[in-house]
Amino acid sequence: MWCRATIGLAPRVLKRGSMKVLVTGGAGFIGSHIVERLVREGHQVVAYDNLASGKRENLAHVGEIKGAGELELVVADVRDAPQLDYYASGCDVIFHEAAVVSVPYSVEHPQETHDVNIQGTLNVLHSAKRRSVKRVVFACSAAVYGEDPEMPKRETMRAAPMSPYGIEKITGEYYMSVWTQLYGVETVSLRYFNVFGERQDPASPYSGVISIFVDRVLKGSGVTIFGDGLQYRDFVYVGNVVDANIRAATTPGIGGRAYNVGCGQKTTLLDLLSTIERIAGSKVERTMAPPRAGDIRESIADIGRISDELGYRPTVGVEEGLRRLIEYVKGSR
Ligand code: UD2
Repeated sequence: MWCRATIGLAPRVLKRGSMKVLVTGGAGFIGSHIVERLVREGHQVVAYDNLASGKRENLAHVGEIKGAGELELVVADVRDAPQLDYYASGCDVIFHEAAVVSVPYSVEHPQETHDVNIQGTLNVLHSAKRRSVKRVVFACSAAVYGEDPEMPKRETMRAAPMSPYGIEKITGEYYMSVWTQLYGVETVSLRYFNVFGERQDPASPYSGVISIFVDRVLKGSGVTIFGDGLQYRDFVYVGNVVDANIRAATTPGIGGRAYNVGCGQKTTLLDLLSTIERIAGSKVERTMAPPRAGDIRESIADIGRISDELGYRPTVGVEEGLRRLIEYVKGSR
């Protein structure tokens, strides 16, 4: 896969293990998976993370990978432009994963999420231009689509965000494509649908629903369902998202493009909970609560564009991803 994917980049980054890469949010849930993959492939990686939600433990195992590349963890914030600029120097690619990722948190703290999610993204782009970084891959979100009832979501649809978070992500995406047009920085935005997998932290009420449900089912404590539970999402296992990122970083001729990253499969919250209960072999009590402010009701991706242009396939389906996650959580208790 790696060899196929690298053909588009300039000669000095063609060789396996020769890239210098910055991953913002590199100690976070998705960022740490990208870091792991890059280090396995022998690259020189800087994980740049303020550890607000990321954790050193998320990268602890990476140092033990045999015959791997190098990893440096830098504890710093994307709002710290000079620091970011220093670490962007000499990089071939930046994966920009650092963000405050919660929709309800953005509803409650819009100024803070604006600073991190918009100003932080602008800082990344500014450094990418200044330091001649070849490509920036941006973690965008399905939250940009909002409540338009048309399904599945296609990249050509008009953005209609319903939360500060959605506004921040579409703004970041606009900045990305404009940086390609104006300054020739090759940018690619990936509109993540609902990503789940190992190392997603269930501890906060703002955590992704799968991490919370798996945690509660394995502990035997109850879950809260906001709304009627019939809202659906396109849950996508993190390994597929890493694959999309590598393809986005290395496929030629896609500067300024945006792609959905999902499975193209819809799962209601009630079905999700039943599947987790079935795999885990235990049931939990459910409390129904009103829908959360800013929540979209339905979300499913059309993955035609990313399949056609990047050769992406969600090879790990939702049920297989849930099995892996449940095994992992059981094993780490
Ligand atoms: C997720 C991502 C967000 C964005 C978006 C794209 C996280 C934390 N958020 O937002 O960054 O990319 O997807 O669509 O990954 N729910 C419950 N009970 C709980 C927790 C959640 O019923 O204990 C509901 C929640 O009200 C919502 C659904 O589950 O209807 C999904 O919530 P989420 O926070 O996992 O994800 P979402 O779609 O808000």
